[in-house]
Amino acid sequence: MAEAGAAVTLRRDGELLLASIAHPPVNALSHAVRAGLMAALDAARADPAIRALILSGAGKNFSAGADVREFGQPFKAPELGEVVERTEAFGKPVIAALHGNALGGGLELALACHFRIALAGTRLALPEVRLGIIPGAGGTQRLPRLIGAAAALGVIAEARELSAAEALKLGLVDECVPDDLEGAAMRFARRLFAEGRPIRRTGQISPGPVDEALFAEAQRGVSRRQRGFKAPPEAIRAVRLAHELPLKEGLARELEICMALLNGEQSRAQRHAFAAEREIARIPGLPPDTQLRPLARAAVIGCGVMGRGIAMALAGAGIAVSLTGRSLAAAREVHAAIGKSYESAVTRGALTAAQGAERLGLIVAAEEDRAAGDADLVIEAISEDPEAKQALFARLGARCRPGAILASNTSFLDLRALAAASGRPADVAGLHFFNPAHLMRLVEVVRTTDTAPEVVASLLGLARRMGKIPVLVGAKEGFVANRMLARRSREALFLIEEGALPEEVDRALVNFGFPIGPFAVQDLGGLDVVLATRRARFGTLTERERQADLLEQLVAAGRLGQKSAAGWYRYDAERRAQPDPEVAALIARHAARRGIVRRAITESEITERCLYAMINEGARLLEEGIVPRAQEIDVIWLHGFGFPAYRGGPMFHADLTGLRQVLDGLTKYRGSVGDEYFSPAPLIERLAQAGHGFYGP
Ligand code: 3H9
Repeated sequence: MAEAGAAVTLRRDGELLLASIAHPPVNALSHAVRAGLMAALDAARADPAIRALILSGAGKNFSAGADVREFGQPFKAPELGEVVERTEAFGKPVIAALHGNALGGGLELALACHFRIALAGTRLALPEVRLGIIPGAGGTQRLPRLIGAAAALGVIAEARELSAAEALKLGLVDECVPDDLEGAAMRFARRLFAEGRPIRRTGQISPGPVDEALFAEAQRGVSRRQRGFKAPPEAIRAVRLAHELPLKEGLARELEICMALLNGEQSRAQRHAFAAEREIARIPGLPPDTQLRPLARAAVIGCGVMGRGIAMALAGAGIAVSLTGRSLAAAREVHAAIGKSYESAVTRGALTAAQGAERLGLIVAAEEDRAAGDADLVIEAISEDPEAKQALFARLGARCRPGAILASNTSFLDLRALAAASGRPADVAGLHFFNPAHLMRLVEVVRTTDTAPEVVASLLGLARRMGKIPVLVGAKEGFVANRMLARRSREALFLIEEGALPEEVDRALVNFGFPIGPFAVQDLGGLDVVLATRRARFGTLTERERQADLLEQLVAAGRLGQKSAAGWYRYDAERRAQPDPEVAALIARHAARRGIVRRAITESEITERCLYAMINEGARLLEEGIVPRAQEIDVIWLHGFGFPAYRGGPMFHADLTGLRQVLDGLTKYRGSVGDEYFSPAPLIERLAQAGHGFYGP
């Protein structure tokens, strides 16, 4: 039958017209799709023999929503709102047949259909707040009418995703079927005719009065969980309008709010983050069809906190893991602890009992020699001792079968030395996980100049199988994450020597949008652990950094952080942090001894010094080719250290600030802190001169 434009195909089955969105990769509602949907409505109206229209999606999804690539330019008519309005007003029943993802504008279109059927496994969501906007095609007005404000607020303001089963329970879908979606939709339509059921328009449902307590609770929820983000409170405001205004006015206000947010900096930053995550999957020089090595069996050497988390991450992806420790008994103990951790995940409802048992069954405690001999992939996660690691890589090089990948979880040691020790450098790469490894999504995949392309491709694929976001980086001291973090930590330390207090530095960075400040985070991890890292890197520190030995002093005083109820802060029985006058006194004595005259330091100086030091290092990483693009750096900071998504990552934030201003700041602090800390990276100088940013003019 006739095509309604290439992006929406039409087929007729008796008195039914079936329109299918066919716009790969995700059926985004681009201009061609919107025009195609209008043509489908025209076709259904023009033919008196057609009694109902069924809307579905071809491929893996119903629709991922509005085409984000069209954002930032004027929308070409017909706009999505127009398509949605016309669908709801249509005189013949329109039935949405949903599968895969029905997201954003895709779900809004479905909400305007008169009935909805979903295949089991469909994911329904309005994730607009993740892009810094609110739904703009009726989602905030129709969803509360259909399922009530209580459920709608979670979906709209917190991007809570619904399964098909949940959607059925809430009345968002009328039927959920295990298979044969199209057949079910056609039978549904014919039942409508037989029963003479009238069209049900979501927009005509009365939304009921505002429940003040519910809205107040929703507001508290977003200010706690999404602090600093502008879209979630606006989403709540829009849902409230559904209860206060007639549909038409509510829709107009919703669109107004959506557009204002879309043109704001937060949405630009969040859309940048979305695009950057996808962009970094395209690796220059690594063809997508690079041969992969089989990765069915892994060995994790070292069963400390990291080794344990890595084993759990692998098991979660269905990979068999041999876990080794200093002794078989130690590995067995950790295996038992992993069992306990799965048990508690089952109790919390995070895993089913079967999933917990399956994962635990995939992990076995083993001896190194045996584990390494069997493995397709070995991940080393022993303590950061260069000699021990080199000796291990020499053993692995000799013991592992040809083609096995040898990976190190080192966070800053020289990977090239490990590669050389193995005698098979093409097989060696880094897999730098973040703690806790089974939960944190970021993984730095580190390659040396010798790492084979298929090793890189296999590890990127493996990380994705584990649900992680892998970022490929080059092998040089601290890679990206820790090298930049070290610059921020250095400035934090200098700032407290010069006059700030730990709580002031933490407050400045939390106000900027980080979930936690650098000193509180050290207390959480344990100051003895942080000190061990400092000692391991002592040789790379400057003289001033070496003399800034506050960590040594705290640890010597038994202040190990939260675990000893005292670190940079002191902690009460509920582990609430309190600024500690003893720490302030210790810092003052230290500064006096070092001849530093303490002064009042403003919040903006704290924020600038911490951020500019990072951005400057990021520019150097680009110059050195450790990463090919600024996107890699932004993704690492967004997912590794809680950089606020609404600022898009440090490099995007630098562009928003303006590189000229960043350069001026660097120059100013170079004068006050010193050349070796704040000499501007030549890349920043060049870009600022040209009036460009890291992301272009
Ligand atoms: C909205 O609807 C606003 C309205 O309320 C009102 C407007 C007025 N547009 O993630 P993947 C691309 S806002 C354009 O790797 P997966 C993506 O860039 C929208 N392109 O696959 C990638 O392209 P490439 C609300 C899109 O299987 C390719 O598709 N909706 C869009 O892991 C594959 O993507 C959302 O926020 C889009 N909307 O995951 C949903 N979505 O290969 C955002 C994806 O060239 N999307 N692409 O880099 C997603 O959550 C995931 O992409 C999805 C698929 C779950 C759909």
